[in-house]
Amino acid sequence: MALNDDIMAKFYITTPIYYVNDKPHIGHAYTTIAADVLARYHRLIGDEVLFLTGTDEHGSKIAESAKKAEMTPQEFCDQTSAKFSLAWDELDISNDDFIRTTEQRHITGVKNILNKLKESGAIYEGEYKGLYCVGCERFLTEKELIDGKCPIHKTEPQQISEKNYFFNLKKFLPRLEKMIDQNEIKILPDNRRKEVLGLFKQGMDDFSVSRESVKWGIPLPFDENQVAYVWVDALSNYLTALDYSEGSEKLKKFWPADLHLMAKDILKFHALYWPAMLMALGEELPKTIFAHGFFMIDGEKMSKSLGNFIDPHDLVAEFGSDAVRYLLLSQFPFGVDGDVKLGNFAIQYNSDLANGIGNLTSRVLAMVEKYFNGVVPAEDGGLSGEVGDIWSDYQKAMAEFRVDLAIEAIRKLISIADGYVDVNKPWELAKSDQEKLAKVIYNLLEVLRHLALMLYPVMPECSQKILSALGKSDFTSLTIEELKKWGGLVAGSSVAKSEQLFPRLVKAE
Ligand code: ME8
Repeated sequence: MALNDDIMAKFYITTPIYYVNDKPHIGHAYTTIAADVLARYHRLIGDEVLFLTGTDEHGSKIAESAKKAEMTPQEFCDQTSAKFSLAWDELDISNDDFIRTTEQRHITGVKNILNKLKESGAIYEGEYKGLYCVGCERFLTEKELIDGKCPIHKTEPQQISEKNYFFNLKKFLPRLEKMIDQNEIKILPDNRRKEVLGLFKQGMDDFSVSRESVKWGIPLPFDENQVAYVWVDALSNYLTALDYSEGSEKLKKFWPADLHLMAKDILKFHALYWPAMLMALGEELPKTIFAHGFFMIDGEKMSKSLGNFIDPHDLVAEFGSDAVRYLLLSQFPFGVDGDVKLGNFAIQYNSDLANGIGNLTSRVLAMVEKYFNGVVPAEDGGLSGEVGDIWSDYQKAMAEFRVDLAIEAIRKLISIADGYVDVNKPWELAKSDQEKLAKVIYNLLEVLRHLALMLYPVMPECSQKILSALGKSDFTSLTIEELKKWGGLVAGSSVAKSEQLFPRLVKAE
């Protein structure tokens, strides 16, 4: 968090890099939108933010998908990776960088990492025999199989025996367990932390860092017949995006990552393999790893075969980017599993956005226009206490990465403002008490300013529209303390009429 104007804090946030074997769906969008909300929030409070996302492009799964599409792996990756960038543009994702594992900067970085791991003695040569599932891109144990098949992909794993290089995970486990236990590396939410600590109790094997049988990957710098195991390749992106090398300025400035965000499916790789690799490299460990829940669509797992594969593009076309961001994040608490009921989206859009934010904004701006010719009429502190409390809830939520609770705080602010209108009845004051009317309108306008600032991370477009109606669209030169202070609007300044922020959807009625 920014400490004062001179000392700027940094905030390095990452999403997983997504597999390019298929186009993006709303599961990917969910993580990326949440990361964007946190990145934008940290920019709002004055931090220097590096927000990284990207695509994971190596491995046999992707080579197979390319073959099916009758393309070279590289052509296939280029095509699908572009679909991810496009989806993020459509959703107003403000990532500072987009890394692809087929880029030269990544390949160079991974080779550096592998060389360093080898030199440190963390990598040794061995033989691997096992049952490999191409869908999972990992070896499965006999115990995991159901009727001899992978429980996720329902296919028989291949029996593979090959020369491999291994990472000496066991050596790092005691130190890592202690660090997780003592929250030196925070794993959130707490139940996930407990799950990870449970894994130490079960015991873990070393993992292989290379594959002989896979061809589509980064060759090991010390053995060209092997390619880097996809997870070693993929996890390294968090460092290669910082131009991982001795003299890298970016590395010095942004490492360690402040937050690796993902769903629970890949927590083990991030909470165990990755920190152990970093220890071997002599690098600091990420400060926080947050694994949110997995969601189902209308009670079913999302999959193409069930016909419920939701493309974020279709949702944006129907509701607009701001609304999709809001609707996806407000379905259930951030961190637990949940069900997304698409049928409720239009209803919630109308109640929270058209009637809630949209209606409040247009009502207040219409009253300034009607009663005061579009000029801020007075200055008053009538709602400053309430707004201060909401800021506290909102900032606490953001500090704990609870984007859902930040949205909850915003909702509360809207209901305070709606209640204030109902109690004070400006249309009656207009006939009886001009002085009080001016104060009431001022307080409502000032609430709109605070509301728009809080909305900026979640719904950047609507936030900008409200701020520009208030003549406050350029807020980047102000500190969060200045922005939060009650009284940012000055009596006598002009306010514009607002365009309709969220037109009502008729089909929901
Ligand atoms: O695992 N609910 O990529 P991936 C919530 N390349 N989040 C979901 C979701 C759902 N139903 N489905 C997907 C990989 N996600 C690796 C990562 S990182 C170094 C390498 C999101 O394309 C969620 O963030 O399978 C999950 O962790 C991620 O997509 C998995 O993406």
